[in-house]
Amino acid sequence: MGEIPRPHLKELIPFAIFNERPRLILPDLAEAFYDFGNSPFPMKITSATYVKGVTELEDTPSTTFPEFAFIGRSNVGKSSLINMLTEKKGLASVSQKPGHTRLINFFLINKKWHLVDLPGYGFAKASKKDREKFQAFVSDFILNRENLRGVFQLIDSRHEPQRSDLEFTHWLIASQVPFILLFTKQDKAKVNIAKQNQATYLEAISELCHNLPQVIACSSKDGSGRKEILSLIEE
Ligand SMILES: Nc1nc2c(ncn2[C@@H]2O[C@H](COP(=O)(O)OP(=O)(O)OP(=O)(O)O)[C@@H](O)[C@H]2O)c(=O)[nH]1
Ligand SMILES: [Mg+2]
Repeated sequence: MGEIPRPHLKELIPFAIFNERPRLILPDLAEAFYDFGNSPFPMKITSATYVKGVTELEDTPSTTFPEFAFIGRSNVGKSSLINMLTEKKGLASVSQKPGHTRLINFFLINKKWHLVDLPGYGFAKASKKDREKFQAFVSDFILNRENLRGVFQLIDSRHEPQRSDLEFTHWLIASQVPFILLFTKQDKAKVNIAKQNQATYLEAISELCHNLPQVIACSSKDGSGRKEILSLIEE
């Protein structure tokens, strides 16, 4: 897929741009997500610590730990999910006010890999300048960060496909970034509606790629999806 340019996040709106692109084959996740060894999984998390929060790429940790990034619309439940995965309630701060997390936060897991909490996209209240800064940062990070193995995009299972979510997935596909979709807040959603929303979402994506991305339904309240997510990040 080397001949297909990896577009900058900012260049990808509106949808028409995607529709003119060829349907792509998504990268093989098993190859993309890092294999740490042969121990049985799902991974057991024995330690999880906050490393730092940064706003500039040059401040990101210079370590070579493999990294997995979590991203989604503001309020989708990123911080809650990080706490759920690590079984540490106060590790990532859970916000009442949408758009709370404005830093790229790095967490060190098992002293072996970084979990990266990217700022929420689509926050309505952010200024244009803030949004552009966020897009440039996230774009640079996802496209150029050598340590990055894959991206988990979080989508609220209670809602019909939202434009900002779809645009971001489209961008991941067009950029050939390995990613998984996590449909969050399953405990809050009606089962049928969550299923329908997920199906509609995948239908919308199928115009762009030959194979569909892997999907995991999860809830930070009841811990569902935890095993599946940690199985992807093998240890
Ligand atoms: N019922 C339920 N509520 C959840 C779940 N995940 C998150 N929430 C709630 O949703 C709100 C937002 O959660 P956060 O984890 O702060 O979301 P975030 O994506 O980190 O938000 P920003 O940092 O602002 O972008 C909080 O009130 C959480 O308690 C879930 O799985 N189930
Ligand atoms: Mg957060």
